[in-house]
Amino acid sequence: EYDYHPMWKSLGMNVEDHDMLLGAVGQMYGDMFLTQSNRPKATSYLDFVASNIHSGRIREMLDKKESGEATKIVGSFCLYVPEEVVTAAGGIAVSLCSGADWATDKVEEHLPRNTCPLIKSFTGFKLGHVCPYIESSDLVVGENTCDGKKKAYEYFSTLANMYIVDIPNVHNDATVEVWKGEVKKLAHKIEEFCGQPITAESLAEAIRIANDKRRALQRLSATRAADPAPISGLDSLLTVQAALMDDPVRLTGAVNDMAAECEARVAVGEGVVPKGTKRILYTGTPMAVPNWKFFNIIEKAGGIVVGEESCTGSRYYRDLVDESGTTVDQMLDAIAERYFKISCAVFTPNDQRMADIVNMARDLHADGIIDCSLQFCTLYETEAFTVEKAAEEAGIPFMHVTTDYANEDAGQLTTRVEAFLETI
Ligand code: BJ8
Repeated sequence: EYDYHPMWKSLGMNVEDHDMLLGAVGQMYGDMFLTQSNRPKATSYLDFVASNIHSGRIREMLDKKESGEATKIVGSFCLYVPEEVVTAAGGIAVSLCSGADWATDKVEEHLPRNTCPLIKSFTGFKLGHVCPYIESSDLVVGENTCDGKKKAYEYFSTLANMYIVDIPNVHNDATVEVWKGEVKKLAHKIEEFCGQPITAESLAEAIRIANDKRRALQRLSATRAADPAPISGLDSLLTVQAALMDDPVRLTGAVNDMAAECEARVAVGEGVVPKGTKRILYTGTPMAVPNWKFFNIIEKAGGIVVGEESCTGSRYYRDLVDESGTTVDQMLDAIAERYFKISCAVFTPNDQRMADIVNMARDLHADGIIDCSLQFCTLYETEAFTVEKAAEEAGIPFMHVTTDYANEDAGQLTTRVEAFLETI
């Protein structure tokens, strides 16, 4: 077995603490994922990702940079940062996971205690030097979305090389133009930083790579409309989490394999759970790796998650970038238009999200909707009332929960989910 400690050390990481983190995540993976019964065989790819993501994948990215095959590694925290722009400049786009508590005491010396766990997590990973993605990112692209993130970036940018994109908070004909300008500014910044121009050829190729990934994820998610569902919510969530970090071409192949196996399962009525298992549509805040807690609770309580209206779900793959553009300018416009459809709760009003939730619940034959906010996330906490109203009007049972990354509320959440499953 290859020893990755020298690589982690060379990235400036705290290898002892990192060993502890990996140990804890490995244990959690075993308890949550490997205890599931009748997983599709092709989910072995997810086991590979889980064991490779902090080691082999990092080595691979660094090797690509060393050999000149890749220019730079560019990290981001939000689905609004277009990966196509990074890929087109020869860079590797990675999402910076923020799904576990780390170095919270140190974080609270710089950020308010009542900050959402996702923001505390990425700050803690940085302060504790335990995330190889943050440490290997040459540039981190942040965005002005929620107040928590945008203000935390002021501090984070003293620790990492950052560039911030400005995202309007309303969707209309004027703001889409502003957003197109922001995407073009980002593209200039990236090509300058990567030292490689974005050409019509490289951008068309980057759009195709990302669209292929989205098509594969769409294909997999469509199989989950079947009863019994052919794949668990946990494995589906991890698939999207992997899509935010792994090599896009390898991932696309693996997701197509999973989709093919799930299609075959659906054809013969085979599932991961018995037919008639209560089906849940998840909606709410994103679940960054390794935040699998709530999906694990729902599924261990006897439900099955059949869809995710969230950034670690349908918002990542539902819309494709239009591929008909021929100039860089046209393609950047098409990218901006596609990303502007993401219904983040930072937008007001956010009617599209309500329509998406109800449509997804119907298309996927969900028996109930569970809306989940991370603690101290004002956006999603407040929007939960609007989601409840939309669910009520559509006649779909609804439950809202607020949680964090700690395990203290696991028992209480289980009780609530069990009670909800009984009533639907
Ligand atoms: S497009 S959802 S990825 S901003 S949970 S940090 S909102 S206080 S993550 Fe997001 Fe982009 Fe929107 Fe998607 Fe703030 Fe809330 Fe914390 Fe959050």
